[in-house]
Amino acid sequence: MSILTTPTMTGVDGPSRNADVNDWVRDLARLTKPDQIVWCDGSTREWDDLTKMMVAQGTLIRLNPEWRPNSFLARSDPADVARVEDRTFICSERQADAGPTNNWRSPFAMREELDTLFAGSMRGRTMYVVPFSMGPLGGPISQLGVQITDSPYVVVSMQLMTRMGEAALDLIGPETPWVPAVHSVGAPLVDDAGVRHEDVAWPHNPVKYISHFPETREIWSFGSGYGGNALLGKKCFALRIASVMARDEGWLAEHMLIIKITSPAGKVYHLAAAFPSACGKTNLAMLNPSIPGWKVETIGDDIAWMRPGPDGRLRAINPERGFFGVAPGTGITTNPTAVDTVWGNSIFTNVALRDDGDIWWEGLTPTPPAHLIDWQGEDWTPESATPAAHPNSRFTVTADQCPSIASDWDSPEGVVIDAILFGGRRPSTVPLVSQARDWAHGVFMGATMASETTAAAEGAVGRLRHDPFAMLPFCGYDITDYFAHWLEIGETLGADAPPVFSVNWFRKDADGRFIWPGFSENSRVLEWIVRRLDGSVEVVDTPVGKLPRVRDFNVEGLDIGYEDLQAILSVDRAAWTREADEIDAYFTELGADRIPEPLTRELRTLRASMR
Ligand code: OXD
Ligand code: MN
Repeated sequence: MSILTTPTMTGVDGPSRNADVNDWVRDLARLTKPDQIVWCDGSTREWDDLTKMMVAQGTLIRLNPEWRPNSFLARSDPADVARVEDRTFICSERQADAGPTNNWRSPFAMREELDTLFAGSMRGRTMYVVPFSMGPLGGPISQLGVQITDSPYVVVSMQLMTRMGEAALDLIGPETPWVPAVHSVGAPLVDDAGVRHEDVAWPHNPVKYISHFPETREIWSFGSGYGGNALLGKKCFALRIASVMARDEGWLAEHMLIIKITSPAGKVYHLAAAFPSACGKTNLAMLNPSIPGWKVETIGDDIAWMRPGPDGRLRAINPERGFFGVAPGTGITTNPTAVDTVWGNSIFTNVALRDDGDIWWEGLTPTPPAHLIDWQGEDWTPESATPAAHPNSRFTVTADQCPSIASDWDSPEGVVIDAILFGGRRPSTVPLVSQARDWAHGVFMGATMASETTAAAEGAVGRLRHDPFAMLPFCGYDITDYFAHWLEIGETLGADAPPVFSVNWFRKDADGRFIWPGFSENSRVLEWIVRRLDGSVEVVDTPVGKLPRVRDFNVEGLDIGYEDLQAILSVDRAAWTREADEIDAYFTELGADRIPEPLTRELRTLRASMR
């Protein structure tokens, strides 16, 4: 049962064994002035009560239970549809500690501003207290947090995305560290004059702040109810705050999926892989191999926490409990496993509604239904000029519903990582796969990850958006210190450091067509990586890494010409000369004197070998 306390309770009145938690809740209630406080227990009953309440209020639409049992559609305000990177702040005491890639505000100035914004921000609403664990409850790599929110949509989403409720609260003992995370949609129902207003389906505030205080490990989020802005366990805690904890404590908090691969011989491997947002991470996490005898199972689709284990090897957990996946492009041909995962017990946000009470989005099926209600609640037909689902529409569902979930996905000790992959979206230059010479070269591969944003003019590369380690919007401190931290972890791991690979599914030919088919055929790249781990294939040593010999690459049954394969498995010297210039310019932008020496050495070696 949820526990109800009043906004005027004293610290000892709260249900937490940790007096700081009770005091913090009481102080926030005094500041935000909710009508009541509900301590969430994470039960099915709570889910049921809140979803029923939101259906009655118009925040959720219950989907036809024949097609999609216990599932709901939410439509957000069109002005609150995605993470707001320009409103995301790292409030470290020294600006230099936020580094060149983060928005910085002084913690004192930010606290003042937030104090004003949060004052009375929950008037007329319920304040929910959401205790949660990132990672399996009580696990040695897991961390605890408490989120306060005035959004019931956030509460039910946190039920799906984290281990939330009574069990997490019980784990927070008097001395247990926990991360405070404060969230308000910033839309009080009672104004300063005491007049009560009608609620809207998706309350939010045009003023938005997603603020992180790395020194005190706190999160304060105001004004948005959407995704990573509001489900504070995900990007805010598991990446931005956790990356700072990881730096201080000698581990890694990464924007990486984790998969388990079983070879035809029955040998098991675990891989962690970083890709920038919108590069098909969920598809790789749920890959259905095209090559016979191979099995890929899912451990996580977005975040990995990795620590050197007692045996000296790197161990990883997925700190999340569920998937918050991008819906468009997830379809019965591209990712049937994800489609099966959301069979029920799911929340869909900003997708289209079918006339039969089920959902649809672009790419779910090859042919769109003849009529839909689009994500803004308007009639839609295939002739409509706008998409039926918002491009950033999402499904939220627990990982244990995924048919490809691995049996060890929630192992508290984590799984041993056998290889790390870095992938960008590069129509040119970067080969389909290559292995780093050593850890420092692997860190260089991570630090120089990028996506090409515009189509290449004849012979020229497109504009690059650098996204080091896919952490650009998620690193809670100076990214150049983060590079140094990766190098230090390599020293700790020594000979046990997993090999590092660069992958790129996105090479295009001169006509702009993708050369590599991608999706389930990416299993051929995984096969080559596994054969490298076993030492059963030779490589071609090149200045950009160890490349496959074309004859070793398994293309049986694949319609790809030798020349095309050769092109994506070789070094284009002219392109790599330009790449070295690009990297040089990027390192200068980050602060040439801040880049750790092993990485500038890698760049010098690359340049010298292209002469
Ligand atoms: C995500 C992202 O939503 O990376 O996972 O943007
Ligand atoms: Mn992500």
